[in-house]
Amino acid sequence: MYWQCRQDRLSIGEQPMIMGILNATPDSFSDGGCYLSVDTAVARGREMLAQGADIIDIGGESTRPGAAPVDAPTEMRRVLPVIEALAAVPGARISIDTAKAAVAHEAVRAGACIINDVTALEGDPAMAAVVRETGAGVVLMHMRGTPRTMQDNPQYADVVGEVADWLAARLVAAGMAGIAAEAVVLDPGIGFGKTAAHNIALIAGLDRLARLGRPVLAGLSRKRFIGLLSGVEEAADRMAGSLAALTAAILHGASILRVHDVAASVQAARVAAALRDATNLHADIQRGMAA
Ligand code: HH2
Repeated sequence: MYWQCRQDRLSIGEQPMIMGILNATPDSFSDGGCYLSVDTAVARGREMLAQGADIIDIGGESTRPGAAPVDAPTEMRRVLPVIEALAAVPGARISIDTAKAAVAHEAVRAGACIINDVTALEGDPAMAAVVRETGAGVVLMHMRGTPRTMQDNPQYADVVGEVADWLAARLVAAGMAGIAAEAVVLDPGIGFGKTAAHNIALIAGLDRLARLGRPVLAGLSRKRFIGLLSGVEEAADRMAGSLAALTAAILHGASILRVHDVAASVQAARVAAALRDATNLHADIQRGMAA
């Protein structure tokens, strides 16, 4: 399987890909305010590339629960100079984390090849055309409600089934808008309108999303459910719990992991992928012996 991101054809399957998070925002839940100047953001991006990040995901608007919306000019002012500088680094692959078509369009012009849209093309009616016309890769993520309201008592009868059905429908909608399936990656939206129990069920059920035929991206790094499970209050101190969740996500079929701690995640992902392959081989042998 591959992921077509403009001219770049990313091979998916063997080694999981690591997407490093770079938030040029004052209020992101973990790294808000750390990379507001262009120089510090570019230095952080270069550092993550040197640590083995396959993709740098740059955002200029926080999506944390209750976050206030930001207008397009502000978002562009935050992200475009950083994208331009990092896209010039040999081998760098840049993703823009935005739900606004105008921001996505300018970001691709500045050098991004992936549009990470947490509204799965539903937030801005012009977004599908930007994806189609630029040929960018696109992440379609599941969310219940909006960042302002999404954590107000979310309920599901069957969270894995409902998220899988919704993502399948968004994949069809993208196709009807003229976007090639090869450009699409699917994401369950860990923490977006979900309780800790929903997030855990989704990680354990990622195989079901992977069966939709497109690569699955999981963004679980330092999120609140990891704090709840581990009792660790500070988001920046949740690396160990995040690596445990990342390992489980890879064992259950995630191909792309969106993370804050790149070096540790690269190491954990390599070990998890080898364990996944050995587990699958063992299951195949068992099935062969039973047949
Ligand atoms: N999570 C966040 C933001 N963007 N995109 C995708 N595709 N999947 C995710 O799980 C996801 C995402 C939230 O994390 P972060 O960017 O660290 O914080 P904030 O939204 O506060 O900037």
